[in-house]
Amino acid sequence: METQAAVLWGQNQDWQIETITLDPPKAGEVLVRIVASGMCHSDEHVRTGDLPGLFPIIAGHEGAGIVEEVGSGVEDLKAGDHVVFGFVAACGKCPSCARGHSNLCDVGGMLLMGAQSDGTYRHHAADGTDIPTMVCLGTFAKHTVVNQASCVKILDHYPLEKACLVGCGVTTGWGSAVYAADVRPGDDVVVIGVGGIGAAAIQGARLAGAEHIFAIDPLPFKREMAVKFGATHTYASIEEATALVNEVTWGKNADKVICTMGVGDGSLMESIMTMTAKRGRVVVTNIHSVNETEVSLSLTWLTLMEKQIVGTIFGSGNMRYDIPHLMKLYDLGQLDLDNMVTNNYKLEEINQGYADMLAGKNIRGVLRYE
Ligand code: CXF
Ligand code: ZN
Ligand code: ZN
Repeated sequence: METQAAVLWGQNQDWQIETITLDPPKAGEVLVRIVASGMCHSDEHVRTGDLPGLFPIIAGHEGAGIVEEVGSGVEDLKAGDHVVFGFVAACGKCPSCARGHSNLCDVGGMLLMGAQSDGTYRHHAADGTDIPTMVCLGTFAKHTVVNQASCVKILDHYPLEKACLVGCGVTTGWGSAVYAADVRPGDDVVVIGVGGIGAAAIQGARLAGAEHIFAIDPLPFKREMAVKFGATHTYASIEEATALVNEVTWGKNADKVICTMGVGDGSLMESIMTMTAKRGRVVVTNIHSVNETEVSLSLTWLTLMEKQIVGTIFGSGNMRYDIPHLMKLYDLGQLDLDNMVTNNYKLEEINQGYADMLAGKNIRGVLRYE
């Protein structure tokens, strides 16, 4: 079949809207009509090369849609099912899945490279060129073929244009607070960067019972939104926050610091550790450039004050539990997805959507395909 996609043909190029051909789903695969896709910063990282990848590529990894056809051997999904994609596919059987860490699934790790599990591709340009899809999803297209291990069925009444956000940003941010940081009732939490992931981290910290939630972002709009999501204090910079976090916490500093900037910066790590309490934990959720290998950090104080630094992917969540769970929290009015979508765009407007994201105008922009 034919469909439309935004294709990236090279580093730092614009997204090109093209008609592509899509093969039918093979064994274990599913054809999905995508209804909406969030515009995450990681897709921009692919464009700039901060995340390594081959070109051409169809990016987009935060999507929701409706199953149109299933390949042989697919038993848990059928045409008409509403699904959200998890950006790390979860097989349920590998050592990581078996231990409950499906965000580190071996099959998902292989599919991160963009080819299907048999090493071939379903997406092709007009001239026949194979086009890999980001994390084997490719949600910047009106249809895609994905592995069944990437799909989580959700209830039909959930709005897909909001549900798409739990495929990456919301689960990543919420889980960064609830799982990776392990925010406990009464904790003091700093969230650095209020994009889609930071907004969800603030909400996770709030739902986990944090006392103070300090949001740091240079943009006034982001700081205003942070308060809607549950921040109790906002600051424009780490420098401004450092003394004030210390004062508000009576000299203890923050129990948990969650890094959710557009692009991480290793030279900031020592200042981030300064805001962190004894036995406190810094969670590195944001992507740093793959070429950045130096970090400013005194390991003496890490030892003497028993501080921790942990990384997290997908908020250390389990997509088959957390995606339906977070949609339930949305349904119950406890998780605010509505305010996380600042603007909606058509597929043809994707370059504008990313320009708006880089200009700091969006918590999340969402592409809607109908
Ligand atoms: C990224 C992590 C690297 C693969 C794509 C998704 N995480 C969040 O956007
Ligand atoms: Zn993402
Ligand atoms: Zn697995």
